Amino acid sequence: MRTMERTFLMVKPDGVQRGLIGRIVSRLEDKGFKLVAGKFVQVTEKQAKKHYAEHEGKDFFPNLVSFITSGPVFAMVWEGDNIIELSRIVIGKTNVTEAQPGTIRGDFACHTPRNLIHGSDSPASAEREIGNFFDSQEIVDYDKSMSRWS
Ligand code: RTP
Ligand code: MG
Repeated sequence: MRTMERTFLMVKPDGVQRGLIGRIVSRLEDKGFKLVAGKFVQVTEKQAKKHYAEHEGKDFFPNLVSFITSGPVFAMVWEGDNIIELSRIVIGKTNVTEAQPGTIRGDFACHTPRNLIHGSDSPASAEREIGNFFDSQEIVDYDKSMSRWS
């Protein structure tokens, strides 16, 4: 069944520092997803707390906020069928000891909190996260060949 969705994906500060933006974006393009918005952002503390609101109160929350604000990120909106679930498969498990080879984290990450990329975990999270980083006019609607999955 086709469920066209949008998700918020973000190369975290460690991915930017390690020069992995291009390779991470390539993997998402290779999968067949459609990029509809992207920008380089220095995340503010307020924006970080909103982004990770579901983790507020957990012991790792302060570290998470300081990590995500420690340097620029590459924030993106991607579109595709069932992309929220599928992109998390491409990203791989949170814990680097569980992330399988062939996934972004499995191939490039070796330290759990610094796991290179964020992906929304539900349609509600995606909507909130996209709104936290992008104005609607920054998201570009355009035709892209559907031949890879038609
Ligand atoms: P993300 O939200 O960044 O895409 O990662 P995720 O869904 O795979 O993992 P989530 O449970 O949402 O956790 C968010 C991020 O918090 C850091 N974390 N640290 N116990 C810990 O120290 C711990 N647990 C999670 C990771 O950077 C994780 O990606
Ligand atoms: Mg998460």
